Amino acid sequence: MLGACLSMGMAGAALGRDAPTTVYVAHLAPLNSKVTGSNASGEARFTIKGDRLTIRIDAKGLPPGIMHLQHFHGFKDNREATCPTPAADVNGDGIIDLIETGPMSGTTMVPFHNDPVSMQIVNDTYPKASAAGSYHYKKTVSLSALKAAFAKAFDDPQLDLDKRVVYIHGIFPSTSLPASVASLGKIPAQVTIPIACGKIERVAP
Ligand SMILES: [Cu+2]
Repeated sequence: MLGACLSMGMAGAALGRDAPTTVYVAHLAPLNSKVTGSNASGEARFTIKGDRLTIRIDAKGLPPGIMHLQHFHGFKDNREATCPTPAADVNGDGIIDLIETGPMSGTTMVPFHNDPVSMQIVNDTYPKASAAGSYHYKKTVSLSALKAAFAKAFDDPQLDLDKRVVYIHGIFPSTSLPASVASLGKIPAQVTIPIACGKIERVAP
């Protein structure tokens, strides 16, 4: 009897039923609103219970009807990432492009699309904003699987969520940008331009 109770308890723990819940939140504030013509904002929430990590990102004020890349960015050496200040615009073109976010926010790390554990940054399953310019993204992944994928990609077994920042990217492909706006590889700058950012903070427990 005792053995049965113990093993049921262990099964419960494995399912995360008895595990404590840890919550991290990032409040997303607009970036480059002069270019987007709107104030993108929202909230990213990370809830960890046992091996389950649930990622929720609610965003509004986005360029409507298009897909928006979203990730957490950070430093491989675990320095604390921050959202860019106006000083990040080192070429003074009035726009903070993806490359200019690097010194303050680090590099693109984990994608929030249909399969974050894939760690695949180029992907067409990121959320698409509604006609009203909003979306609600929700995905639950195995924390251990994500940590393993992260460790493989960055030589670092720790996600260190509270040292990362969440970015939402993307404006209409037809929006003209000065040639000084840099992007990654051959990806158009309209796809990678940051439009909202928030620092992840642990809120509970
Ligand atoms: Cu990003």
